[in-house]
Amino acid sequence: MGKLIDGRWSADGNGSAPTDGAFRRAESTFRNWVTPDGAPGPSGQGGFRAEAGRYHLYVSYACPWAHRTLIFRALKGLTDLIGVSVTHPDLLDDGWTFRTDFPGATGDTLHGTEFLRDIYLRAEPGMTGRVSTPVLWDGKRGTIVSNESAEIIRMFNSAFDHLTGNTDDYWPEDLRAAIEPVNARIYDTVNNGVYKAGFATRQGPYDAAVAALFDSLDWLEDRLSRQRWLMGDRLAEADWRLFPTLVRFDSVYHTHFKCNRRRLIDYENLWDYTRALYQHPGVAATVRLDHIVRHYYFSHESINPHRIIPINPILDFDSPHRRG
Ligand SMILES: N[C@@H](CCC(=O)N[C@@H](CS)C(=O)NCC(=O)O)C(=O)O
Repeated sequence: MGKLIDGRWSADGNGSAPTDGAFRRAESTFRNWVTPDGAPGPSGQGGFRAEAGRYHLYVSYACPWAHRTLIFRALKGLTDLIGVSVTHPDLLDDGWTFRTDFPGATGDTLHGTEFLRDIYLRAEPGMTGRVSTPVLWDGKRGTIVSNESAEIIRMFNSAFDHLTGNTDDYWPEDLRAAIEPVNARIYDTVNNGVYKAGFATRQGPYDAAVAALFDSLDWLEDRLSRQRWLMGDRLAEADWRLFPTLVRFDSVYHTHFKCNRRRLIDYENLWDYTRALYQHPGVAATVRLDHIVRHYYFSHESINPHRIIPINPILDFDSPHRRG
């Protein structure tokens, strides 16, 4: 991994723990919003009107944050309106690359650039910051709209509805206040919690991260023993934000990130729920375990220095579930 400093690539800026041994995720840099009429969103500038063919998504299939955006693109019928370029799963000294020598790595289908950092530099030539996926690119203005997945999924949830006719709403007004604390706990202890465990370089931060993670998994298991989805009867944003972590859990986080008190398949309800989400129309195609496994085990030299890719469990995400 590395980062951009004043527009130049620095290969040694790594993303893991500083001296206190605790992992901290950097803030996203581009925070504009696509809106139906181009009015400014909750942050950033206006001028990004929803239009078919105007926007392009840069993702890694391995990245759980990018995964959310691919899921919303599929759920909301945006696949014909918003193109996608998929990086190579390896994240090494050059950061994310557009190498195509891995099945499903498409290269940069829009600009033909070599590295994801080239996309950031097109948007801001003198940029300082991390080069992360996902990136939502505006082909009309030639800039990045957003590299914050939590905001990209909210744009996809509603900004294009008048073009697609798809009004499925995963962030409905009446659930917003209830979704927020669920999202916050899941983000801190589960989505990012597995990274805090995996990238800890001291025992204390690791212990704290896994304790909070498994407390939250118990809390979720209990919740899902009483209701179909996290927010009750309606599938909501909170479910789709949890799913990318669950679907990676037994193949990656359990072993590579040392989150091994229990496996996902040991939780009756969470495992059932994960399969139900996986089998939701359009979702299975967003899950690429080949990219996921290769990315984590091959990229993180500090945790897996010999880059041995493990055999991994056989998981049947297609087996029947009991969630309606
Ligand atoms: N806040 C961002 C985080 C994205 C993120 O951390 N992506 C990782 C891959 S899973 C990445 O690209 N890391 C490379 C880096 O930070 O240099 C989001 O949710 O969109």
